[in-house]
Amino acid sequence: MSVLRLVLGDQLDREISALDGIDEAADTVLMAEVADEATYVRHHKQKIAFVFAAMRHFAGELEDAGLAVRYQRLDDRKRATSLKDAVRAALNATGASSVIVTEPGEWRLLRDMEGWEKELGVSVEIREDTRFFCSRAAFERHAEGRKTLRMEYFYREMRKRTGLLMDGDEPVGGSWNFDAENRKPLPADIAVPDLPASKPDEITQEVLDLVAERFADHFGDLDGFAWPVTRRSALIALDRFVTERLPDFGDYQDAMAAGAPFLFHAALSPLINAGLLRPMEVCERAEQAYRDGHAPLNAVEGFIRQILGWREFIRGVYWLKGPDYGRENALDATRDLPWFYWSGETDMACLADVVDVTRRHAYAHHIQRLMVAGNFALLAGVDPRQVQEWFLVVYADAYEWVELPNVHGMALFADGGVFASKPYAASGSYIDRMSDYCSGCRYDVRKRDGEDACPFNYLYWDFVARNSKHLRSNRRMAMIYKSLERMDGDKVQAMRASAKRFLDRLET
Ligand code: FAD
Ligand code: DLZ
Ligand code: SF4
Repeated sequence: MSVLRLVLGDQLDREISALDGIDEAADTVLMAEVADEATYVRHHKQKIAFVFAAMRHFAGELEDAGLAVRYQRLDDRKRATSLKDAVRAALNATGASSVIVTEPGEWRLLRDMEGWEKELGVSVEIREDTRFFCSRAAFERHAEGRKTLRMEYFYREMRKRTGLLMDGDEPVGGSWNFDAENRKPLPADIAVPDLPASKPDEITQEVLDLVAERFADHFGDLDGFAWPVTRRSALIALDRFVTERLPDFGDYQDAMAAGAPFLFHAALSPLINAGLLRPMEVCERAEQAYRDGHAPLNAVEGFIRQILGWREFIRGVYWLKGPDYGRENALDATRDLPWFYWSGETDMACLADVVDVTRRHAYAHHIQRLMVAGNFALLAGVDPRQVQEWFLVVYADAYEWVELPNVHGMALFADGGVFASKPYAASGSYIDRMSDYCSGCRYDVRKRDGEDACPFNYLYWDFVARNSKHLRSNRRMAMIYKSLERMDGDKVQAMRASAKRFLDRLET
């Protein structure tokens, strides 16, 4: 009896559980470019191009390894528009009597797949996604009985469980976390290495042409598309990162510079999320760089914490909180997403730059996402659903399992603090300290009210005052509410009036 093995666009790993135990003589691997997945949100053009190009290369590698692959291209003449219809057509064509798939990374698709058995009339086995360090069940066990979830405790458990950066039972260097060393602004004269660049091969160029034609009205540029789309080129990107940028990753992890989104970051998240790189091999390479004396501990620990800690923790929260997690709106935020999130047309130099690099690369680094794009939406009280959609659309690494908790919980505090102990709200002085944005901005970061004051300043205090009923009882906000109370009443009023004027203008 032959089996249809469905591999999704973000499951491009030869060891994906859907391929476990494959009968090479009888089974067929199905991969399908489908309109539904390309348009359920209007993904950035580079994200679609990255996924399709990586899918086509992966299908070729499976064929070279002797597997039978049925591949549907988006522009095939007779094509299915949904994954379910692609499976149906493949069942008819191959005579397979059952389907095996690895669980998808979104509730939306998991719910759909759970109905396939009935709708298609064959057995459908949905296997666990074993690419993660922590299974969904293990995370549930970790969360059981805890009132609050904190990444730091989870991370320590994961260090012990995997042995990464451990000397026996103790953390290497005697401390679990070296974050205090990782908040330096970028020196003006520092040289930042370029990312590896490769010319698109014929397969990728064909995809770029297809995306340019079919998704012309989606956000984002295709020029300069430079994402690795094969395992081989992903391994080269990993190697270049570890050799050239990891040593400075820690020091400048939170720094921002106009026009330079990558700095010393890995730019590996699309590759890891799509299956081209495995989290363990990435962490092991980083640890080896420390043990070889090539990269300092604050860099390597900081980097491993992002993958072993944050990435796993965020995924755990997504599945733990269920499909309605993103619907909460703890701070009653209802404003529409400002149009400049798409156009980049704003006088705020920091936001204009983040939108610009996002359009050009489908990438911005963590602090740009959190402390500029996310922070502004938080302070302005933008509807969480609209912010979630923006983040899911614009980044090449965005899948709901990782995007949603980062946006909803971390950036917007819209879940009321499931894992963040307080909102990541900040005024312009944080952005000024960590970037070179403010020197090129028409607003004055030192001013707190008035036409030329930095909007982040008055919006920050307006946010604090406006959300007093939600946040005043939060112990970690006590100092901030004390400062607000001590402030001159006229000053507070002037800031709130500036905030109102600015926000009213946003709406028009
Ligand atoms: P580096 O800074 O070099 O970090 C190394 C790796 O750590 C990343 O490749 C990634 O795999 C992992 N990582 C770091 N931080 C996180 C985190 N908070 N959650 C999960 N993994 C993390 N990441 C996504 O992969 N997809 C998203 O859709 C996404 N949306 C985000 C939205 C917001 C509002 C915020 C604040 C963060 C979001 N992140 C998301 C997390 C993080 O910003 C990106 O993983 C990171 O910027 C990717 O770039 P990099 O590979 O250069 O990462
Ligand atoms: C992101 C994406 C896109 C753009 N297109 C496809 C596709 O055509 N076929 C496919 O199998 N997967 C695609 N993906 C990835 C899926 O959207 C992803 O598997 C789900 O969102 C679950 O994580
Ligand atoms: Fe952003 Fe304010 Fe600085 Fe302008 S002054 S770049 S708006 S933080």
